[in-house]
Amino acid sequence: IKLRLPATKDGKRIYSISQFINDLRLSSNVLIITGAGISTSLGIPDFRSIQGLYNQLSHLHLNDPQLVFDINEFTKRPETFYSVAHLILPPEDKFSLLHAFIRMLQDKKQLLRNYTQNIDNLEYYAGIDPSKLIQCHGSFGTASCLTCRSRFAGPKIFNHIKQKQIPRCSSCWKNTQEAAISYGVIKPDITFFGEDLPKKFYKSIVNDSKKCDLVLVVGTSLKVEPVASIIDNIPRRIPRVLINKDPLPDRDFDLTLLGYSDAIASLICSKMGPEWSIPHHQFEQDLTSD
Ligand code: CNA
Repeated sequence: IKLRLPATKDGKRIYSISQFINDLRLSSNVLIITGAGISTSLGIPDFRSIQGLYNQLSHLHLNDPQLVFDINEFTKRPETFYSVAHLILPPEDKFSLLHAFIRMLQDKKQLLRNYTQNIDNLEYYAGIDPSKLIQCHGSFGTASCLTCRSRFAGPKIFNHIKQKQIPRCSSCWKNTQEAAISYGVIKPDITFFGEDLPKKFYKSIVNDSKKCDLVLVVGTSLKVEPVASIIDNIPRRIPRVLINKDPLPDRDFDLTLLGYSDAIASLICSKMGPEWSIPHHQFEQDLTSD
């Protein structure tokens, strides 16, 4: 873990880890923005790291790896997505130490909201209350038929995903052998490029941006809008802390804790004191492998 302090130019505040720990103790409205990096310790690759999904797609010969998650591509060729979706299929009933840390904030009534870009729905297994959670890009937790919009529990299509098959809605599909390729195709309720974010995101973010008293950004490259711009709309006096494996040099944080999110969550909890210890049986623990 490397601690990076902000530049010490005139007028620029210096925000130390002990000030952060102090603020965390006093905070009652933590806004935490999370990304794929908080789940890599569970074996789910992120997108943009060297080992990430975008570097495992050369066999698809796509001009842009983001096409895998493009809604136009999906309606024309659902097999593009379903040929690789198994690579990011979430485990069931597991979560990381960082997820447990978010739960701890919730239990201590200090969590304003977790804005997650993750689609793995692991916040559900960590026990994050739906009222405290905005799944900005939807999740694998549910899936819908493109044609009749019937909604299914996400795991209902997990076997198809594991076998790289396209799941289809039985009520639409039976009469439609001749119909358009996407007719009756079931799609996980994750937000593809070209689709709008859930309404809940827009409903919450304006007030939450005003109300939060501490911002944590964890395990994300902050490359996807509009989530990437959340911090730009939060008053600059609110301390903002980045916890990430790689630095984000173009972004302005008061404190950057570089390293694996599980290890840093563990460090933060140890500095907060014994009442912040997270029982090990609660999460998948392997602080050395991610
Ligand atoms: P990204 O662009 O791949 O960035 C991930 C970031 O996490 C990088 O900056 C890494 O340095 C960092 N990182 C990786 N591992 C760790 C770790 N153990 N500890 C700390 N930091 C780490 O992914 P973003 O989330 O920024 O991009 C948003 C996309 C990714 C969303 O639309 C998601 O749907 C999508 N995604 C989600 C999942 C998931 O749900 N688990 C997996 C893969 C991609």
